[in-house]
Amino acid sequence: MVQFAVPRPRTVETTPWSRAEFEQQLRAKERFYHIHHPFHKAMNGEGIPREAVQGWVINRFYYQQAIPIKDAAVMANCRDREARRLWIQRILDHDGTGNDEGGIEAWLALAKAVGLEREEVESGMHVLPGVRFAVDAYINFARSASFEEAACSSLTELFAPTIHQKRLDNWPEIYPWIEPEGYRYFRKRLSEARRDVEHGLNVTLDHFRTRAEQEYALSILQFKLDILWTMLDAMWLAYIDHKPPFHCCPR
Ligand code: AHQ
Repeated sequence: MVQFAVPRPRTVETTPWSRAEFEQQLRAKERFYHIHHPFHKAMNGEGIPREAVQGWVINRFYYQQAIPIKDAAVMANCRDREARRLWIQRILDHDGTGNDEGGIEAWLALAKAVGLEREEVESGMHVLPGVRFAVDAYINFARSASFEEAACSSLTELFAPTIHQKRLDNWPEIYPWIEPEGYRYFRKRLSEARRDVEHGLNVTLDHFRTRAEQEYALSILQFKLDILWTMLDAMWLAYIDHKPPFHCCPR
């Protein structure tokens, strides 16, 4: 499927990587993960001001709300019933089911824990333009990508448990003012991300077989890494450098 969002690298090599080598190439992309972005390094290190934490929670809520919409688009392009039976769990994890209120509700508990009003967060009025465009690019990619391309793009979660654990380990000391109830989401994702990645990695390793396809898979993963990085670029300008005139930032 033609993807304008994702460049197709010009492949010189023709020998495909082994399954283990291909997985290693995917995992080596960790060096571009947003855990290394200055915003996250400051957030998980020396700390950032309360307003910057609140801005991050508000803007990331736009991303969290998008995940089940993205995953519904992924499923719409999936013709494999067994794969859909696994993938649907991602939607339930976020929207909730039965007694489990889900990740979106848990993120709103994080918003409350950092001193935000629910209605303000849900209004989306404070979402930064750069965050909105990056998140919308992810949804639009999933709508037009093949199931396997979209599964590959979700593999940034190979690296997610580390960042969730870092928050759980460091934030209570860095941000004693955040109510502990807010950390429920990060704990929830530790196991969910590991389960999701197991399926997404197998789909990717099984599907992209030639060297050109394997290198295209790396390009898809880089596209999603760039989405996460770009979101933080916008947040750094707004909440650390205080560079309005973002319409949603106080002048
Ligand atoms: O909370 C996150 C989440 O539910 C997901 C779904 C997954 C996807 O389908 O792309 N990616 C993802 C991520 C979540 N949290 C991010 C964070 O830093 O808290 C990390 C992000 C990811 O690694 O892609």
